[in-house]
Amino acid sequence: MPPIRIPKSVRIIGTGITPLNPRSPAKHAVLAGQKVSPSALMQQALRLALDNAGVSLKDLNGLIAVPSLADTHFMEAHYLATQIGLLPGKSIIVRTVDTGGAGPVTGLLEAKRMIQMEGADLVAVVAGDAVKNLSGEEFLKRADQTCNHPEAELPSPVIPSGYDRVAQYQMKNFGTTREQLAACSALMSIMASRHPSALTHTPRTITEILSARHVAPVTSVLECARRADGGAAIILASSSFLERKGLSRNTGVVVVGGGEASGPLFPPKRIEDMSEQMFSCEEAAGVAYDEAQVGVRDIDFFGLYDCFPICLIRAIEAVGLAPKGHGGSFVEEKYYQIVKGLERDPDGFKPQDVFPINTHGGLLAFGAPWEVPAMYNIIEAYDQLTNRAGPQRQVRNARRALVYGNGGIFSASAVAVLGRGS
Ligand code: MLC
Repeated sequence: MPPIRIPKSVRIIGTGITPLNPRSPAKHAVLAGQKVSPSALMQQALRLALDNAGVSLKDLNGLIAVPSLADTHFMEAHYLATQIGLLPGKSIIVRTVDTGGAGPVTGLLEAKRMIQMEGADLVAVVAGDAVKNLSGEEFLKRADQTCNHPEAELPSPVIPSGYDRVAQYQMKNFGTTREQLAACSALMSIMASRHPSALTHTPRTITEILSARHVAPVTSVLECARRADGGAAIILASSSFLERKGLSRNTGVVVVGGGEASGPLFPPKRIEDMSEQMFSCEEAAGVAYDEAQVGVRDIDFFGLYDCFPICLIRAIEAVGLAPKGHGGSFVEEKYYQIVKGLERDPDGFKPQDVFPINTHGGLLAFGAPWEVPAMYNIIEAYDQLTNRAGPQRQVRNARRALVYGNGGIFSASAVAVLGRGS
């Protein structure tokens, strides 16, 4: 048998992102005449990404999609491929991946495998959802079903309550404080206020966050993933595709390594029964670092999942930015450093010099269309590595980035390490 030839590199060569909460479809050419549906958002994001990469739909021989909550379809990727005319067709691999919020990063790693092992050379990964379009009641009816289990005994809202239980575990076992949890949301709001497309325009304070309506014992509404509508897509190519199209071999960013790991579908009922075993980000990050042959000090930008403060705190510890149990104090310290820096020098101080994490504002403040947001982490990493983030957010000399997506209530972790093109 001839040896399997693994192409040297797989690159992200283009990205597409729709406006968040588009209320006026007519404003956006691709949406004209269509309802703001998850599928329309996916299509718009895909077309933007193809244009951005300078390739056409018919060049694609791989399509990966993650399912939506607002308008779920059996085999979402096949549904999308049919809508855009890729199916019926030949020689195209179409695959739906479902690892919850980890989906976009799982999709990125799956695209890399499609290119390295399955003969594809141009693959799109697409996500879109319109959960803000649902009434609050309808959203909760659907969201509550996803992570609920009689053994978990989680009250509605189930997802915030599940994360809240884990936050209480962290407070009890590691001394994380209520203010440290709130500092995550405050810090993300500062970051979002520097991104032109983010939903959050004005930074909020810890006091405002703590005095907002609580939806669970240690979680206020301002500490929840911000429900939104939006789509995002990325295009990945092999080096031979770039060669064939006469594009530079250094186009875009390289997918250097990746790792995935799993945890339980829901947390135990009692905080006393929780243990470190239920977390999987550290394992996924370890696999990704090993494959990329790098460590935390080699990473210049981090796109970390932050659907709730506890998720960001655990991620900061899992990727090695802070020792276990110290993620809360790490965030709090950086938050006050940034607040003071901005007070001293509002125009010149750069929060990203102190905290090169989620410069777009994450789920807590940029916006969270269900399973799309990990794609925003990837796209922000792409912008950082290609020096496109602009003076407000650009991390100096960003050469490597780590992106993390989390699914369910710490049920799935997918981590990828990306590197600058040349
Ligand atoms: C909500 N609001 C925020 C905000 N979150 N404002 C700023 N920052 C935030 N982070 C605002 C809304 O914009 C809105 O204002 C008001 O608060 C009420 O929000 P709502 O969603 O319209 O209200 P309600 O129906 O009462 O529901 C509140 C809620 C719900 C907290 C129960 O928002 C919720 O469940 N959020 C979490 C979503 C979630 O679970 N996502 C998945 C994360 S887990 P206005 O002015 O707009 O009316 C994950 C993993 C996975 O990501 O696998 O999926």
